[in-house]
Amino acid sequence: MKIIGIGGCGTALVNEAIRSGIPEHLCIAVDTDLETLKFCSAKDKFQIGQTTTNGLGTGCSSERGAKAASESLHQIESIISGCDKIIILSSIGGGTGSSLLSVLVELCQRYNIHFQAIAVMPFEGEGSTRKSVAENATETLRSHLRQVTMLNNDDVHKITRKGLSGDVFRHINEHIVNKSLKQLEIYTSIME
Ligand SMILES: Nc1nc2c(ncn2[C@@H]2O[C@H](COP(=O)(O)OP(=O)(O)OP(=O)(O)O)[C@@H](O)[C@H]2O)c(=O)[nH]1
Ligand SMILES: [Mg+2]
Repeated sequence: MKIIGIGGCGTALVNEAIRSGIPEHLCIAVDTDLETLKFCSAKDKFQIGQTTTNGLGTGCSSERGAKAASESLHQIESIISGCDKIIILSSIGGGTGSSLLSVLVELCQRYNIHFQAIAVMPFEGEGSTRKSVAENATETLRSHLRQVTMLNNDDVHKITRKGLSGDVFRHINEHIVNKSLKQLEIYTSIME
């Protein structure tokens, strides 16, 4: 099994997963953004879309995210080749994660890889661009809702009731790792 974090949120969730005790050799990070990858403690880290984004992320553009994913399609295929089960962690409020998630879901189906995903929706207050990226991604994922757990930052934040300032994401991510990731069927079937 591999846990693959994609984009900024997915990469942060992988960091939290490792902090919570999940072995780092099980974790992979994939992003267009080099800076984010630098701070990820996953054993294997891959930059995609080098030509499309120049290592800078997509700036919340799903068009650029899709272009980055297609630029690096062979690399993405080789990252998951050989896996029989994967868990994908991502937000769907940015360009990289939302686009790459749908590409990975498609590849998992094509190669018969058993997968589950956690997709995190942005805070309502983050504005209409992120909201519409998230709505489009939700539409794309509609036929895979059995495998994809949809969470949203507002709901998880209400549950944690912690971190009203800078460390909001830390508390939310802790909750997602412990209450969602570690409860997934793929995870429990392998770890317990
Ligand atoms: N729970 C949680 N949500 C996050 C975190 N980081 C970002 N997000 C959410 O995810 C949304 C999209 O951000 P990213 O995941 O960084 O976007 P990305 O996939 O890297 O895409 P681009 O940076 O646009 O190329 C944000 O608007 C936040 O709502 C995190 O660490 N935890
Ligand atoms: Mg990013």
